[in-house]
Amino acid sequence: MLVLHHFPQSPFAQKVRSILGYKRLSWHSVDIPMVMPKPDLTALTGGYRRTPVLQIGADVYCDTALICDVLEQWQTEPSLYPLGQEGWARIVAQWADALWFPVMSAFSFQPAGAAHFYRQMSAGQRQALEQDRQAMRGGQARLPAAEAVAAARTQLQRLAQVLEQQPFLLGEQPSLADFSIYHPLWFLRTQVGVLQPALDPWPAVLRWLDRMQALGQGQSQPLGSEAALALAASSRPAALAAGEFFDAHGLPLGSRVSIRAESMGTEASVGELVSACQSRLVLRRHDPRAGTVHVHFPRLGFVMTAA
Ligand SMILES: N[C@@H](CCC(=O)N[C@@H](CS)C(=O)NCC(=O)O)C(=O)O
Repeated sequence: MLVLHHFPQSPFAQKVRSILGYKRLSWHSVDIPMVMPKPDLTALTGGYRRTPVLQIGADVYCDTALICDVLEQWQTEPSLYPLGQEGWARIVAQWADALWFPVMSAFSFQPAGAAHFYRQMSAGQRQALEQDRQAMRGGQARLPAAEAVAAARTQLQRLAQVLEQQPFLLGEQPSLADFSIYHPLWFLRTQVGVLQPALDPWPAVLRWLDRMQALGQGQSQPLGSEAALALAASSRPAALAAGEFFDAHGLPLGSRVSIRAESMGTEASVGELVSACQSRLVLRRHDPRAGTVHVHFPRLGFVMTAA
């Protein structure tokens, strides 16, 4: 049973929802708060607060880079990593997370977009959201709107150059590259529609967005956060893959460690390090409501220290 903890407006959650659609998967949907505190989510993760989080029983997966790998293992076809292009798919995805998303996010939150996005919210909700995200950015401002507008145009032009030649970014089939670049544009189209005409100069991009949207979001049914906690408490973490232990920190398995994102939402999760391969870290922790859970992190973008 796949359980996605997310909220509808989240672009990174849309990356995963679209992959669930592409793979035609059924899943359970837990609505989480957009801002801290998120007590039911952090009971599972131990501190990690970003959106989305994937839960499979008593296993909790943080960060979409890792969630995509887990979904690929769960259902291999259709693949996110077309044969021979796995490296490119991952490299493009990381570019999208680190560089494309911040540009498009600043683009979407230029004054007209922000006014559109916040129009349904009370002044209090808007203030809470802005303060929460500013704290996540460590007090740093977003990229200024003028820079974002210019950067978005340059990047859209480049995407159009690719998409005028082929239906998807790496060729004939969708790959992780498409899902990673799609979600900030999904946000623009669906959450700040007033800015949509900004995409009109690039019809190849618009056609690709339609193709991506047509993949859907799979079959989902709602699940309460209490039920998700009960599911964790009544499940056992899956057996850990035997194999390599990659020690870059001088921290043996069994150490008490703290793992946090490098930036943007750096709340740490603390527990016992039970697996550390080249690309993933897993800690075991106990929670009064969630029971014993394994919390999985990718290494890229995360920092581990002795707790
Ligand atoms: N690298 C992370 C980024 C996730 C991310 O930044 N998500 C945003 C929502 S789209 C977030 O966590 N916002 C704050 C929150 O939801 O608490 C991933 O790939 O999962």
